[in-house]
Amino acid sequence: MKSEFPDPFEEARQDSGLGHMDDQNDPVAMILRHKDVRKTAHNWKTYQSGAIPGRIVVPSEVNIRDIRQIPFEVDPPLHKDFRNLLEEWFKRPNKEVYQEKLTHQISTLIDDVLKKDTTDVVTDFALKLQSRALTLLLNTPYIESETFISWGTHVFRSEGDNLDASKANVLYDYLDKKINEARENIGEDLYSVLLQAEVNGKKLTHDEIKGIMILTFAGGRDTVINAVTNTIAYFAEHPESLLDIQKNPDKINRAVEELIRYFSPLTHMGRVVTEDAQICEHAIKNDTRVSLCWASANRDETVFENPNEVNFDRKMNPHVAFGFSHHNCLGATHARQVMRILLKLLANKITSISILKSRENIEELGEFRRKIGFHELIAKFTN
Ligand code: EMZ
Repeated sequence: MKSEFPDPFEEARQDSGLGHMDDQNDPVAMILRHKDVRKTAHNWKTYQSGAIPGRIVVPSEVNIRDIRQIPFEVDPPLHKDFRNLLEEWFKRPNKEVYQEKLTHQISTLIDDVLKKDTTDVVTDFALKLQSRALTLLLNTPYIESETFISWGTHVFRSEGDNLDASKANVLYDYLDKKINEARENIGEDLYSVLLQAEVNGKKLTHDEIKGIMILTFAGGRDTVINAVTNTIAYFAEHPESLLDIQKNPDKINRAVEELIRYFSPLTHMGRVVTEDAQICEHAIKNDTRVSLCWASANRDETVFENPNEVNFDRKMNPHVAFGFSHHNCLGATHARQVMRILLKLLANKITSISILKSRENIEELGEFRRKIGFHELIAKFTN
């Protein structure tokens, strides 16, 4: 099945609780069990996010950027000050007007693909959906989405190139320009809000604003695109689930959480170790890297019954697909609304989706290979 996402971590999770991968000569010990992932996420003193910029990302981005992404590469207590500043803005997707606009965008997009013989779900659906929705999150003109679409699915990577510095520079130049434009002409977009804000009594620097914006662009890009594409593949092969949602719309929120658990669009996130430590009885050395493997934790059989099954009726779903503890995903409110509205509209507008061709996107993680999404998913939508 195309919509099946196997769990490559099962054996290692049960045996040792740790996995190992090299990454540009800066190896990563992957923490695989739900309990250990949550415990480590809490412990910011020993497992630091505020290391040199790019080092907590796997693959490491130290060679392609020196700007700190905020708040995710900042530790407490400063982390909290930035979160307090951003929280309200990133909760706007809960507002009714926001949801109406998002509904209009996604509805139009579905109508468009219904008119076509075939659609590449990645570039003609998910990428457009994410790019257009991003204009709502930034409160920036819709026309900007044309530019975002032209950048492709990942900001720092391209197919066959895991670290694409020239691509990153396109985003940096764009952001410099937008921040400077907003400085000249304060408006109601996120750039303007950040230009006027203060943290601990001080205005933000240009690079701090840029760091927040880079994260806003990069963090929710391939993740949302994969979640949307994988959802389409899932409903193509499970039309009965789409019917189930149409008949029982009250299931939508649970269905969204379950799909996000199952797909886990962000495999893992790293931390840098600040003192010799121990995880699962294994020694972890100072100044090495570990990663919190959300994808493995989300299939932990000691927490989830039948973890490899998608079950919209799952009652307890303490998944960590949006991370855990103080660094939990700032964009989650937006991502959840995107997914809820997508499910609702698909259930109302689509009767079947057939997959004509697909090319899987596989992540190489040392001893593991993990399917994360698709490079290409050609489908036909029917109403
Ligand atoms: C970083 C990361 C954030 C990183 C929540 O994840 O997403 C990755 O896609 C980016 O490459 O720079 O923003």
